[in-house]
Amino acid sequence: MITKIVEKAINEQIRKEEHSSRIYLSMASWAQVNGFQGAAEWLYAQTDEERMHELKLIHYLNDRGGNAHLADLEKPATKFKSLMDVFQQVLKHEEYISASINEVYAVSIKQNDYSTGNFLQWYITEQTEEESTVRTILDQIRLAGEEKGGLFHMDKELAAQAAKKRTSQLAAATTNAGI
Ligand code: OFO
Repeated sequence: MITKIVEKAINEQIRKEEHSSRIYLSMASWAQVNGFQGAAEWLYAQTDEERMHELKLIHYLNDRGGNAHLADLEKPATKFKSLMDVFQQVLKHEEYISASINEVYAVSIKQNDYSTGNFLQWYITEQTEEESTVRTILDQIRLAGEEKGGLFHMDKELAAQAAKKRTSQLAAATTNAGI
């Protein structure tokens, strides 16, 4: 059985993961209509990944005898200055999510809920990877910006990364390891 305090913290994280999914969906739509097809594919794939993060939390909470709830979500931004702007916002958001996961972890340990702490280790590792990936993308966009056609190649690189994301999402869904 999970304590009410841990249940509340996980429900709040569920809201944040769902919100992340919507934020990236809005960015994906912007990228698609602004000619960044590869970035759009990357962001659409990220949207699905965030939904998987949300589902994983919902299943965990309900399996432990808690009750997962969905909450109201704010409208995500729809306008961006540039591809750089989009990925700067992605990084800022991921840093916020990392801090939030750490907070849920701290709450669970304070409540002597080591099962939840153990479960959250997956998210802690995932956040480190997500932040690192986005920092690399930002470095590449910076470099691409300095040469002609650079952004075109960067967009192709993002398409390749999106294809890899889709392959691992499919593998996770097939083995049911992701949820
Ligand atoms: Fe769920 O990892 Fe991004 O936000």
